[in-house]
Amino acid sequence: MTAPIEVYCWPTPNGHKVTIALEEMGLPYAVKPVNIGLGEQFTAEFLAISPNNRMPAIIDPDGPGGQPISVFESGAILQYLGRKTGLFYPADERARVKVDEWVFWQMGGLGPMAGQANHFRNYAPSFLLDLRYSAYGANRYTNEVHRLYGVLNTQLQGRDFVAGDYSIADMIIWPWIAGQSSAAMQMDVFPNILRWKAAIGAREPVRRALAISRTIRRGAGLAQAGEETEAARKILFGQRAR
Ligand SMILES: N[C@@H](CCC(=O)N[C@@H](CS)C(=O)NCC(=O)O)C(=O)O
Repeated sequence: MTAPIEVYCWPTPNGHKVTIALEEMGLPYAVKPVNIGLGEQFTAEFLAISPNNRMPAIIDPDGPGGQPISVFESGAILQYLGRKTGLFYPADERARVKVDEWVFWQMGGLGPMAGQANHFRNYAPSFLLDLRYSAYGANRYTNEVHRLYGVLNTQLQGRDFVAGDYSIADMIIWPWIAGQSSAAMQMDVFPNILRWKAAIGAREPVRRALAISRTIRRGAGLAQAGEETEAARKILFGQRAR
C-alpha cells in the first residue's frame, strides 16, 4: 500500500481539479486544507512546495525513483498524475497534444479570465473608489468568458468530451464551468456545454470530490463559495511582491 498523496488545497475550482483527478484515478490521498482566507498560503512550509503562494499543490511520497516529489500549478499536477498512472492522459503523442491544447486553454484562458470576471462582477465595487473602472473590467472579462464559452461549445459539438476520450482536459475545465454563476452567461446559447457539464457532474468520482470540498468548507464555517470575510478579502486582494 503506497502512502497517500498529500493534497494542499482549498475548496475552489482550482482545488477541485486535483481531488476530481485523484478520485477518477483511484489514487489514495490525504487533504491538507490551506485556508487561503486566513493567509495559510504564506506559511514557510507551504511556500516551500508552492512558491507562488497559490493552492493547489501536492506532495507525492512515491514520486520518480520512489522518492517524494512536490508539484504546484494545477495543470502541472494533473499532467503529472496522468503520466504517473497512465490514466486520462493518452500516451499517444497526437492524442496527448490534443489534450494539452485544452489543458493550456483552461490554464491560460478560461481560468484567469473567469477569475477576473468574477472579481470585477462580485468583489470590485466594494473596495474600488471609481466604479467606472470596475464596470469596464466586468464587461471586458465577462465578454472574454462569453467568447471562450462559445469556443468550448463549438468544440463539444458532436463530442462527448473535450479532447478525445474523457481526460484531464475535462477535469481541468469542468470545475470552472460548474462553479461559475451562469447569470451573466445565458447558458441556453451553449447547449453542448450544458450537456457535457451535466454528464461530468453525474460521475461518481466527481461527486465524491465535491463532497470532500463541502466537508472542508463546513469545517471552516463557510456555507458556500464567495463567502469570504472582509478580513479574507484583505489577504486575498491587492497582493504585491513580498
Ligand atoms: N494557476 C494556478 C492558480 C491557482 C490559484 O489562483 N489559486 C487561488 C485560489 S483558486 C489561491 O490559492 N489564492 C490564494 C491567494 O490569492 O493568495 C493553478 O491553477 O494552480
